[in-house]
Amino acid sequence: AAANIGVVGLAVMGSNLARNLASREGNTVAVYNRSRAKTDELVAEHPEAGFVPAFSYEEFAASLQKPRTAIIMVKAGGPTDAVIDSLLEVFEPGDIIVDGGNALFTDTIRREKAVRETGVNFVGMGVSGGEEGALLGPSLMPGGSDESWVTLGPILRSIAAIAEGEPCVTHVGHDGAGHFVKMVHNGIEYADMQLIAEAYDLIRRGTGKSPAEIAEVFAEWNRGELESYLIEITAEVLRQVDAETGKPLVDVILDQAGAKGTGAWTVQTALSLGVPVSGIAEATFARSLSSHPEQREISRDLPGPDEGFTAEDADAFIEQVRLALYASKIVAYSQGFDEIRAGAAEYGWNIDLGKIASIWRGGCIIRARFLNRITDAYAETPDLPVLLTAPFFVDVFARAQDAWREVVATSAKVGIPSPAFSSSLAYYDGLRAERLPAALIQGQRDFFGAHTYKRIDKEGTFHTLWSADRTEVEAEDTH
Ligand code: NBP
Repeated sequence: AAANIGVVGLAVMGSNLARNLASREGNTVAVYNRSRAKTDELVAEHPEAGFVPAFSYEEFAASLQKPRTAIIMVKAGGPTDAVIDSLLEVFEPGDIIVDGGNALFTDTIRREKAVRETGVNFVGMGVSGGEEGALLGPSLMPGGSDESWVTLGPILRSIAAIAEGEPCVTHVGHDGAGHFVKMVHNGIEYADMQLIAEAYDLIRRGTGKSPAEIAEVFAEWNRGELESYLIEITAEVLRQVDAETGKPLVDVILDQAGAKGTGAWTVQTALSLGVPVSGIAEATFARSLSSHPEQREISRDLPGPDEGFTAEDADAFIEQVRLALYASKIVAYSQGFDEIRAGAAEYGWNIDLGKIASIWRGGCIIRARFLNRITDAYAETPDLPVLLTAPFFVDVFARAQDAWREVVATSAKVGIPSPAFSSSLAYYDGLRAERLPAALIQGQRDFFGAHTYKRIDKEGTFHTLWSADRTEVEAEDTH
């Protein structure tokens, strides 16, 4: 057996990850793909990698040193199960199967349990950074057992992105923890992208600047506190001119956003955990709204404000939008970390939240300068109940909130949709509120369903006899 690690699935992600592995000192990489052509092509195109090609699962297993370690990079869902089943036929107790696909974390929990019973170790690992990340250094979020981490840790550290000298990988937690964190990462990515899109839309419609001019605005923002990969590529996309029409590319791209489902998973999971990830939800729904042309077509003539919108002072407006974007972005990340905290509590994972922020600083799509501030916040207060209350963020809100409110108010007044800006602000004000109208909701629930309520002034659970004499009685707690 010549190889110390193997990759199954040699499409874009798998082939790049295999090349990344092969480029590191000491690694010999076995490669296998269901259809032979991809394997042949990879091996032929990259002789320097010294791949050990296999054309059956038996050959693949035979080419790996024990304990065998294999990373699966195939389509999530059924294909992943099929590959695991095949590997289990040729692997032995102590071997390690890593699933680097975008699996739903509950599938990972199920698979880990089933595979563990055979004595083989199973690690669900989130991989972020797209094909370039896979090749040059991704952000890696492995779950699985402590025992697997002992073997995998050094290999993963050697291929991960490096941020400020640290590899962007950590053992996130057991079984599905890695895929859970990757899921939330993608949810935050949805929110971040939507916020940037709203900022662009407001600036374009409020100042009349061209996409190329707005590209310069984003490039400028990328030199400051908003510095991030998504802001950087936004400038690139806005600058791009369509070769066919000579128009800005963004003006010829159909305005219907696609989605592969990880945003929806993040929101569905948050709903069942009772975590308000409203920014991520709005971002996901905004993509859905965009993708219903028939609904948009029939709605085009709905009444709206009479007048168009031109900001009086373009530069001042752009600065307000920048601050609104920053504040809303902090909300989105805070909500995402809240979901990770709740998931960890629900599934019994010991997740170091500050460490998660630090492994997202390199390789992944949401890499950003301000992730350091999240790491700092959790270093100072590991059990911080709401991330956005950390002193650094409070300072940002102190300087951004007026602008944030202005931008949200303006967008409502002039009829430019800003669902993520608006819902983030509503969440922020909801957290701040001394009293919420939830008291009225409890009253309504008690009225129609005898759901009972608690009082602010004494212990116990109460019910008002709404359909009798409306006196209050003590009641069983039924929530
Ligand atoms: P795809 O998601 O397009 O999957 C194609 C691969 O799956 C091919 O190697 C294909 O083999 C293999 N496969 C299928 Br389909 N069914 C199979 C089966 N029943 N048995 C064995 N192999 C099977 O590839 P990708 O875009 O490289 O992504 C790989 C994984 O990485 C996915 O889970 C994806 O969600 C995840 N991911 C992707 C990105 C990204 O930016 N693209 C980022 C992070 C994670 P074949 O060649 O024989 O058809």
